[in-house]
Amino acid sequence: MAAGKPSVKLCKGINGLDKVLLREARGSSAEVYLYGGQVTSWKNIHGEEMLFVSSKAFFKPPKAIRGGIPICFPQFGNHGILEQHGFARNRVWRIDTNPPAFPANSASNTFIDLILKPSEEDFKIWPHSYEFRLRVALAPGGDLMLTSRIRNTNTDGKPFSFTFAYHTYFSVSDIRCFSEVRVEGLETMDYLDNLKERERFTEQGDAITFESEVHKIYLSTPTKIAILDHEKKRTFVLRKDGLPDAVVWNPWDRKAKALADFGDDEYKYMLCVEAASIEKPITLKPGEEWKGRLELSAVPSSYCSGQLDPQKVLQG
Ligand code: TA6
Repeated sequence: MAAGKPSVKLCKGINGLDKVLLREARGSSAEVYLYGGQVTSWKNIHGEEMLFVSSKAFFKPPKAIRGGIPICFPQFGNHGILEQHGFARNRVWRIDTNPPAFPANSASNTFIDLILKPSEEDFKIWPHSYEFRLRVALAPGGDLMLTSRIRNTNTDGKPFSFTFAYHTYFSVSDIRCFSEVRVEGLETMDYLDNLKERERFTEQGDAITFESEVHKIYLSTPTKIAILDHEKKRTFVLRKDGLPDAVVWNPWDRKAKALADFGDDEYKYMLCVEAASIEKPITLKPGEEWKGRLELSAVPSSYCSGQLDPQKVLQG
């Protein structure tokens, strides 16, 4: 992509939904829909797409957009009484024109600030006042950063608790080719297996590879996780802050067929690795604020090329 001036543009996306297009000087870009406050595209300086969005995704409220980075708030999955993954992903967010200050070192980024506050309808299902500020930023080198700041603005003195996830859909080459796609950084971690009534297990010592449906919640993981894609000679490095857990999900063939907004074969080309806070819900008293940060980098090489040793990445 030709180098140019960094830009942030509000424009119309699919079905006329508002979206913001971020473009970095060296050509990397990202798209964020105000519907769901959802990133739906992240491209590197070569214009290659890093995230998966289903060809069958509905860009139509109230259905969540299948792909990109949906935000699960105030509930992850069915871990509570609300709808699956809470309601933030099917609400229309606003552009935040007056966000509180951000750390000085983020000045070089190209970014957009969004905000979500409860509607009267939301208040009926989750009776709490909050301000959810989300900054989506692109660094000069093309890294994608999402920073969530959630503040309890209840005036009745009540605290509230929530669970959370950045439900990231990574675009990968054929996941069925044994060990072509592997996850490093979760070895020996404990996890809850959602395919076995959330029974608790400990992960084996090696990298995670895929040969069937997986739905695991890894607990208190390291802050860095690597997703290696040998075929694409690419490694995603996921760094997270304030998000102790990590979910790994692929529906495989049978569940893929059961999802209306997901192509039967698309499970081959996506993997969800989600920075999350699930095991211990976050509790905020009035006036308190929580921050959860996700940073994604895509390194153009893979373990077998010897250029990138995931252990070095994870320890570096
Ligand atoms: O993160 C995995 C998961 O919680 C699974 O339950 C799976 O259903 C996936 O999320 C997608 O959920 P959705 O509600 O978007 O169909």
